[in-house]
Amino acid sequence: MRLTASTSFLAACCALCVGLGMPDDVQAHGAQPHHAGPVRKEQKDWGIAAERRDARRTIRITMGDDMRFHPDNIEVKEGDTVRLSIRNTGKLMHELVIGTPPVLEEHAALMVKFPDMVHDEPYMAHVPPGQSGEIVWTFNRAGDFRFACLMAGHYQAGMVGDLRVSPRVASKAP
Ligand SMILES: [Cu+2]
Repeated sequence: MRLTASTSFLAACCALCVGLGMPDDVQAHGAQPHHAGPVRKEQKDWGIAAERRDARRTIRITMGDDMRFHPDNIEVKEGDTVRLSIRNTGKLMHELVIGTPPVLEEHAALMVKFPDMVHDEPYMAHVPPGQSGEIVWTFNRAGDFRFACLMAGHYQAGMVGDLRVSPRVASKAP
């Protein structure tokens, strides 16, 4: 079904990666050219990119060199458009990436293997030390998701948080 798990995932991940790195590096990833275009609004299992003006709620999260997010547990409602305002209080680069547990796990393993791999997607924020970043996202699918830092080794050190999208319950007539 797959050539190998790693090449298959590399190809999949490559689709996530923006060609900010060296062109040679991009070439080495695979045969297909990259397109570092405007924000793609692609439906993911964990939602879809949104415009800042549509955010109804802001959730502030800090992350630091203790390899933890604060808070590390957030809950939103299905259909909510949320602005995640993410501050890096540490001295190292950190990032917040939203996904399903298997996708994050696989991507984190890949980042250990290829620490210089550049990736960028609307459900990620790469935040340099002392700075802030944001993600504006519509959580249009209910479920239990996660957010994680995929800098090499950080996920493995426990830099992971839980994200629950609670289902919109159909209101019953009184
Ligand atoms: Cu980190």
